[in-house]
Amino acid sequence: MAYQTLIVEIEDSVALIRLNRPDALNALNSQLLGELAEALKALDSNDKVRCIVLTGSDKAFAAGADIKEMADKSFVDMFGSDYFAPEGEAILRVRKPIIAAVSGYALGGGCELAMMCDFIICSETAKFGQPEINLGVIAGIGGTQRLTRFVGKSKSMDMHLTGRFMDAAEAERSGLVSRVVPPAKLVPEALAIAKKIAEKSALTVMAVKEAVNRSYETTLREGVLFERRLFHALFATEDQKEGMGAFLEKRQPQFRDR
Ligand code: CO8
Repeated sequence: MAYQTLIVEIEDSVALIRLNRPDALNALNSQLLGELAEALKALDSNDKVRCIVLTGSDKAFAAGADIKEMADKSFVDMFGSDYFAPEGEAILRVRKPIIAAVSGYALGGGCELAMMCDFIICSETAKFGQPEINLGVIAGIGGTQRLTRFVGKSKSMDMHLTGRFMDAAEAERSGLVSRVVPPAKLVPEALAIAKKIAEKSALTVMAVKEAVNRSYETTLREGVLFERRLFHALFATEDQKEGMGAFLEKRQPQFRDR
């Protein structure tokens, strides 16, 4: 499938999606988000893909929603079309893990898109921010909710109210990203992590993703119960027998997603 705003490559069970609107620092417009939703849906049902990496360019993961596209819209336009809600929902429906690999700017909708992925690794040049306040609006695709859960209320308020940027060191310190690497190593490192995940049982990987994400959606007690039920259920799989058997036999497991 050819896209105009994305470059998609598949190698060794890992899909790499590059946002590709270099002239606009990968600003997220309807076309890009529509193509991204479509690409993710296709990769999620592609048997050759077990993990997905989403990245941008060296200068920008994405500098936010496209201000040129939004500037003249009315409330009726935005509310009537539920602007970007269907695309956001499509991203969240993906069952395979998505790693965001961020270099340069991840601002506004760009920061929100990275936070919709399962985890974020970034390069030393990364700059995260929710600068919507400078445009007379607020985050619109989860930023006030997700950034607060990632970094806590105080830092989230600071970011949203001042519109300041957070560098890679602060992002790692505050739990927004899981790892920081030199710029040249960002995509290779993300692909290496994705390949490691691709070696696991796809069933177990989906269970992890569902259980960790559930921690955002429910109470601790309900989340722990959900996790326990999934843990019990995995004993019905061949991969559990293979994983534990391989450990006891001191060999590498051969998972078959069953
Ligand atoms: N939208 C449209 N075009 C953009 C955007 C954007 N968000 N960001 C950069 N561009 C364009 C510039 O207009 C410029 O185009 P041109 O050459 O035609 O003038 C080109 O990209 C290069 O940008 P700059 O010349 O500004 O590059 P600098 O290196 O000087 O500055 C910055 C880089 C600091 C990133 C600067 O471009 C900037 O501040 N950009 C806007 C950041 C921003 O405010 N983002 C938030 C947007 S609002 C938002 O995201 C709301 C999300 C709500 C829901 C959306 C769902 C996805």
